[in-house]
Formats: sequence, C-alpha cells, structure tokens
Amino acid sequence: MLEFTRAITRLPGENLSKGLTTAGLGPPDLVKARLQHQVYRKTLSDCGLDVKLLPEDLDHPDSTFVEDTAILIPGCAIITHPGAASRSGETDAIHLVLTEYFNEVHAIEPPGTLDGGDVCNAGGYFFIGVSNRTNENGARQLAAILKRFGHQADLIDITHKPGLLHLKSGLAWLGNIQLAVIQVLAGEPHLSRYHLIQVPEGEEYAANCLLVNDRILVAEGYPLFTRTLEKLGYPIHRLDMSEFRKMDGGLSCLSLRF
Ligand code: CIR
Repeated sequence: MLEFTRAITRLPGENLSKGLTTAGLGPPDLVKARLQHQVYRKTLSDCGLDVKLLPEDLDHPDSTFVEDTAILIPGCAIITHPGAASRSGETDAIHLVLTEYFNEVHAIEPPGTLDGGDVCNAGGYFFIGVSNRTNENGARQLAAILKRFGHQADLIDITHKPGLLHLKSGLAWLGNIQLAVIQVLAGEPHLSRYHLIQVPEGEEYAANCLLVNDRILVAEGYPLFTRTLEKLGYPIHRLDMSEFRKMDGGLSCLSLRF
C-alpha cells in the first residue's frame, strides 16, 4: 500500500534569491534551481505520487518551501503560522488548495507560530521542534490537534542547537523505528526508543532525507550517509539540491505529501 499518493509543490519564483538564508553560499542560480525542482517533481512522481505544481508566488520568495505551510494527516490539514514574518502570507494560497483535498482544516493561531519543517511524522508519532521559527505555543496547539486524531507528540527544544533551522534539518524518519539524526540531536531523551542512524560529521545537510513510500530521496554529494542508507535496503534517489541549499532549504521542504 502506498503511504503517499499526492504531493503539492510550488515553482521557485524568479526572486528566489530574495528569500531568507543563513547559508552564506551565494545566490542561487534560478535556471539550475528550476531544473533541480523539475527532477524533484519527476522523482516524486516515479515514487507513485500525483504531483501538483503551483505557480510561482512573487510576493513570497521562500514560497517554494511549501512544507512549512501545513501539516497533513489522514482526514485533516493543519495550516501553520510560519515564524518568519516574510513567510506568514504564504499560507492563504495553500489553505485554498488544501480545501480541495481535505474536509477538515484547522489552523495554528497567533501568538502560536509553527513551521512545517519543525514537524517530524515518525509513522503517526510526532516530534515537534521548538525552534527560532516554531514557538512553544504553536507546538502545543499542533500537539492538541494531533491528539484529537489519535496521534501523540513530543516537543524537542532545538533553540540552542547550533546550525539547526528546523528540527527536520537534523532528523528524518526512515520507517519502523528508524530515525536518521545528526550528532547534536542524538542524545535527545524523546528519541531514545528509536534506532538512531547517525549522520556522519560533515554530512549534516543530508540528514534532511525523505522516505517516500518505499524509496529514500537523499541529497547528492554525501557518500558516507548515502552508503548507510543503501544498507537499509530501500531504493535510493540522489538529488542535486545545491541551489536550494543556498537558501537553507532541504529535500523535505519542497513538497507537502499526503
Ligand atoms: C526559510 O528560511 O524559511 C527558507 N529560506 C528555507 C525554508 C526551509 N524549510 C524547511 O526546511 N522546511
């Protein structure tokens, strides 16, 4: 059975380089970014997903990172309230799109803030990062909604973890009780009942890998971690993410999957 059948994506806008970034890797090349996005969409479609492409949204240079705008669970969409002021307007359009697919739609209300990148769905059990984007109020609102749908959630404070924009910048669910984690998260008590697959030092960016149905998508250029993933037995797709990395974006942020 396929866990995901659909994905929503948004074309990187021609002002992608005006988005938020701390990477210090220079501005992204738009032509390359769009090509990488096209390959990403094709890969999701090869994984069996029907991929919807939304047009560029020039009012919001970070809007290609659609994952931050909603949390999707069977039967319910939860519209987030992104923590960066320049991104809070991204949710209106996503709300509209999601009402096509979800009868029940909830929202994170101010003063709560929440970015989807802080929410790791580990097979129906959730980890919610409290970060510089997601505050405790937003995390608790989400946990309460999830609880109504029978899902438990733990909050993980990453506000003082170096180099982590979002929880999923350093954590990914890889099926069953397997999680990929970077070193600074490995000691988290809430993760202790999982089998932790350590992301090698220097390859932290690749931690934001993505299990889609029975395949794993991983950023290209991280050979040690990729070799570890190969041993799990899933087919692996390596994707060039260089231009999105320049904008602090990873694989998971480029789609909403449901
Ligand atoms: C931002 O700083 O909000 C964007 N430039 C990158 C968002 C990445 N999103 C994600 O990892 N879920």
